Amino acid sequence: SVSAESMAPSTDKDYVKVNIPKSDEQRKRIESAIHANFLFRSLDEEQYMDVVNAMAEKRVAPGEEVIKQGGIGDFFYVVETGALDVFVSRNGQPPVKVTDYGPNGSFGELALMYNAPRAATVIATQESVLWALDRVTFRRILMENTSRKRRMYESFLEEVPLLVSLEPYERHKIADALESVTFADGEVVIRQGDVGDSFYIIESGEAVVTQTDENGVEHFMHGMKKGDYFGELALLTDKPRKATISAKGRLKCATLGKKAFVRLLGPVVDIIKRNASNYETVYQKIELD
Ligand code: 1OR
Repeated sequence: SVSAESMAPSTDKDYVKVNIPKSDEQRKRIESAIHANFLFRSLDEEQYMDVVNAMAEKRVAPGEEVIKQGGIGDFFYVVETGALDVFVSRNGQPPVKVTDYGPNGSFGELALMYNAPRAATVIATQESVLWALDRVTFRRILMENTSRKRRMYESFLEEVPLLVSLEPYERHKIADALESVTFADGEVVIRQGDVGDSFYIIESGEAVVTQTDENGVEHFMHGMKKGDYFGELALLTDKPRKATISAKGRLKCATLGKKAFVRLLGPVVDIIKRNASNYETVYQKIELD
């Protein structure tokens, strides 16, 4: 439902802002559902309000199909509570489960972004509460940033050796969650002994790894270049940072927070662990499960 008083003057296009009336309690629930979702992170106050106003609550029962592969894209969904499975059928083969979503997850953006048929079927496996955002609002507010980030990181992520085995769509989801940070020559990115909360992939420039021994003597361990990653150990082991990483010249890194690291790099965690066991030849013993 679109209320007449929600007509807002617009400089770029003639559109009517969607405003679905909702209680304060519903607004609070939307806020907590989208708070942890990076697609919403860079919205300004007005965009944020527009999104919250436009969202519609949708309750689904176990077994209910929210999206059907091949269908027309109408809504983008954010999960407040519950669980859903995603199935893809390729070349007329029976559908195969490819992933699932839980609280704070989101789906249904592809058909809206590319004016394409739905790429997958999404079915609730539990009673779920979803927030649906209409196509026009999604495109007006969320699409630009999302597609800009996916484009920006696409070719870079394709060249990161760690990520070559992933589906293109899995790299897109990583792109959504990445944030770039730059460091000046000599600046410390990670300090040995600190608590770790981020993972880094080098976008450009070089970094050096040093380790300080028990006598306080700092040793150069090795150098890193574009496509190399670091910071995974503390996230895997919950132990303090094992080494110090500093910029050698200007360094640009793409970073992921711990939660996104665990969720999005799950499919390559075995590779990460295998690679990490190579450290043991030069570093102190690393305990991985
Ligand atoms: P949509 O608008 O096409 C279905 O509607 C949604 O399922 C889709 O947007 C995505 O949000 C979501 N490939 C395509 N879509 C996927 C995939 C996926 N996973 C979730 N969706 N793959 C799974 C990657 C782990 C690739 C399978 C080949």
